[in-house]
Amino acid sequence: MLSPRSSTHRTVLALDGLWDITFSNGDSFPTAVPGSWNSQHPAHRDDLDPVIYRTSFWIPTALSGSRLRLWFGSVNYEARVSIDGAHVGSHIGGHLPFEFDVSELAAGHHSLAVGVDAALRADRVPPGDLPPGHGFQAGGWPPAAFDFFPYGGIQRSVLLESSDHLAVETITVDPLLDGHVRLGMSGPAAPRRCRVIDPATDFATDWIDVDAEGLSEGVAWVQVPSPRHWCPADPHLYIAEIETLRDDVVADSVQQRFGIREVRVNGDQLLLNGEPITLRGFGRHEDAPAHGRGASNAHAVLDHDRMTWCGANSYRTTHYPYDEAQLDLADELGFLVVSETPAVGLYFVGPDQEQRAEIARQQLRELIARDRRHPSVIMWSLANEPVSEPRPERSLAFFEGQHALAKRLDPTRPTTVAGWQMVDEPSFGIVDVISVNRYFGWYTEPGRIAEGAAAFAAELDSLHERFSRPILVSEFGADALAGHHADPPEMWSEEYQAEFLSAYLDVIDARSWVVGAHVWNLCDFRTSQGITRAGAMNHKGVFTQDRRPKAAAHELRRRWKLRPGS
Ligand code: ADA
Repeated sequence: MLSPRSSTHRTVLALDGLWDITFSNGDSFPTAVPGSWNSQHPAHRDDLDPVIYRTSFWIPTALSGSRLRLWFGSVNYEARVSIDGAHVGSHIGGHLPFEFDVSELAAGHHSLAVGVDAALRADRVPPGDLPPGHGFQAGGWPPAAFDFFPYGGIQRSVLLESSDHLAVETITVDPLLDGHVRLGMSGPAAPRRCRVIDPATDFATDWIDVDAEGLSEGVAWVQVPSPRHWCPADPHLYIAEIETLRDDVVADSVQQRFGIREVRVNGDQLLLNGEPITLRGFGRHEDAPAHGRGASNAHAVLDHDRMTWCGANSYRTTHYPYDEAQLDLADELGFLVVSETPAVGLYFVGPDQEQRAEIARQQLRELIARDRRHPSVIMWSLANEPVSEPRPERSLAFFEGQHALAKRLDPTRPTTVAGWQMVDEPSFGIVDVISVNRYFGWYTEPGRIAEGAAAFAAELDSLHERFSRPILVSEFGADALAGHHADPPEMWSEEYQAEFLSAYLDVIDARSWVVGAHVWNLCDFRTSQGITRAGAMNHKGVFTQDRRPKAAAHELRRRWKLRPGS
């Protein structure tokens, strides 16, 4: 599914702005879209019951009769959409786009209502409100089986796109390092042609007719001369342009950016364009005051700036797909992104397993369909911290299926699963890269950084011995209350957090087969209330929630930016 975009033959109307929201108790207020209602309406902070969003929009006379699609960037968690009182459709699952064809709408003024249900349930992904003894639930409120606040809302843009009825509907771009680019496309059967443009030089290849023979699927190969390979040092982007013809007249034109690069695993190394790469960066969250999880280009720009300030080149989209504008930024700035599904807190006992598995499969398909075009996306994370015990064989079977599905949909990228410290992750023998979330010296060996680092080193060496494939340390960190200091360092102080990260990075830097280090977390972020989350916040950020650096951020900048490799 192509995200809506303007062109010479396409028009996009944004329905973002102030809508009305009505809560289950009848309260009704203006509310911002995109946004989360929990962070805009404090009286409803912990309210996850179904709400109804309402707005209205115009269809101009000039656009009536065209192909009209109503597109949602993300609604968390379940959306039911109606226009002028008539049901249009529904979608289950947050953080990924969905759309409806509304071409039958006449020119004029229309009402739009979206019912949103954000309830935490065991048959959802991510799950919550688990039956006792099922999965892992930290006991917080609201009862999420994951460690971030379960914001609800229309959390990304709502767009109405007008195009010709013959317009292309999907595009895949698969470039080879030698400059051969495979352009795949689907949509109503029609003659199409395509070319590649280099915006840096205004060079354009000749138009290539798409071999479709009246089929809905078409393929063309375009040769880019002397290709510039996309990489962090030179994140060069090309543009694929596709035109659709009706009676030899252009009826649709659409452009798609892409990068020419290759990522693959070779033994215990991760290669980008044939050269070993090291990922330095963070786990993150889409989280900010007032916005909650609502998309914010300003926060995306600021967070990429802060990661660059630290000398980072990478992040994982923990623990759900991020707004696509973040990936567009990563494409332009040369970040290396591990794109993660919303499958955090999966478990494999109880009556709802098949529902969760089916939703997780749908989410992986939607994630790859949306993100495979981004050169910055170098790996698919199939899950974060699955609770594989007490039925590891079920967990293994599930991830064998997810790994195979990912390879079928996109054979060009490695897969990973981020395992937690408590258990032996069965899928580590399946995925291409092993990701480990480790907190020795925090949750275990509390107050003892040296002991924690030694335990961390011993387990890393054991994992490498057993699996001999690349290892990404996908999480490591310590909570620090900004402004709290101690000498000698003690837990929750800025000094302890900085020393903890430094000790782990010494262990990591000494092992060439550790292909990356993602600090947990870039920023402090909101969680459910709980006895281990002061102020309902996870304080493992190296920046505060309003993006102010703690001592740990300066330590990372020293190691990664000012004196890299020191
Ligand atoms: C886990 C989890 C993170 C966060 C972290 C922590 O590894 O993946 O989301 O909860 O622990 O801060 O404890």
